[in-house]
Amino acid sequence: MANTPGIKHINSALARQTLLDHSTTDPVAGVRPIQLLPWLKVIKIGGRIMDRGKDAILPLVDELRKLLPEYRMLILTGAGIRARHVFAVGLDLGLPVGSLAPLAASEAGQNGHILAELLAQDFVAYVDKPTITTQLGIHLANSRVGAVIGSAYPPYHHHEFPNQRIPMHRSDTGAFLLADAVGASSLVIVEDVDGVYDVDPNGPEGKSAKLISEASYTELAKQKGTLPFDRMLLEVMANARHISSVQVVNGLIPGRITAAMRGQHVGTVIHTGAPVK
Ligand code: GWN
Ligand code: ATP
Repeated sequence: MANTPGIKHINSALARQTLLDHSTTDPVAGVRPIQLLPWLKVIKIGGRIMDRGKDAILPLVDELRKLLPEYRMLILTGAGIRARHVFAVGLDLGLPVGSLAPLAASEAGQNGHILAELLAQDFVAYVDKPTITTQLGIHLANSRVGAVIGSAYPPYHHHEFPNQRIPMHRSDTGAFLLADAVGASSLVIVEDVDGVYDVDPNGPEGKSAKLISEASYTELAKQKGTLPFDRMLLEVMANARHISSVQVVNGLIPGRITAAMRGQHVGTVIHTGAPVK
């Protein structure tokens, strides 16, 4: 640090450069960030599973309970049908996308609260977003194993992109952004179908739908039809730092989440842009 009268110069690598010039920022910013929580396993439970009620939720709770002694997990919940309804009401009233985002997000939170009540006897609790971002380690450290539950929706609110009416960053994208940012070891996305198909298995062409057992995010981006997750997920996968693959499994079939956690190939494995470790 050099001092001239009245001015303090700080010898910082980026002090004199535009942050837009990659040739100067890459030597400083181009390195892979550390994995903050390398022991963490993230599971995103689809809102559609929660919408099915007792028959779907109770077996799922049993399966998650059995995993508690083995893994340290962040279980994130999606929003489901109530968010669809709030979008419909909000769009009809002309609400902007940034007003709809938190309404849907709170439905994802509700599903998390429901799941947490059912696992409360196992010392599992819903934790809010500030706690997830700053205190996950301490919440999971005491028992060495176990889980906390949170909302998978990202807190974009009025920061949501204004070029569409329905929020683009929904719960699958939120779960991935968080898992990758904290350097979790894996992300399992739990749906009400076996994985990603070439066409919607519940759509008009459902009878001929074929399960895709493995694909890259670029291959799925070329698929024109619908997907069982937010399309934005494929975009954020392109820039992933840590999570090199995501597994999409059926949460209505007991054992599938456990198999995925144990590294078995069930459902669909999607390879992201992150380097394989
Ligand atoms: O309320 O269920 O967190 O963890 O996007 O914001 O709409 O909030 O606007 O920490 O900050 O409804 O109140 O609600 O789901 O998101 O939370 O119980 O400011 O713990 O207060 O980023 O939980 O909630 O909905 O996740 O997804 O108070 Mo809820 Mo959600 Mo709780 Mo959270 Mo939003 Mo907070 Mo937030 Mo709001
Ligand atoms: P949330 O995002 O609120 O958590 P969710 O992930 O549980 O909800 P959806 O986003 O509706 O639910 O995704 C699951 C649904 O996606 C399935 O029920 C299926 O019918 C549909 N779907 C559409 N296209 C496909 C596809 N190509 N492969 C598999 N399922 C698909």
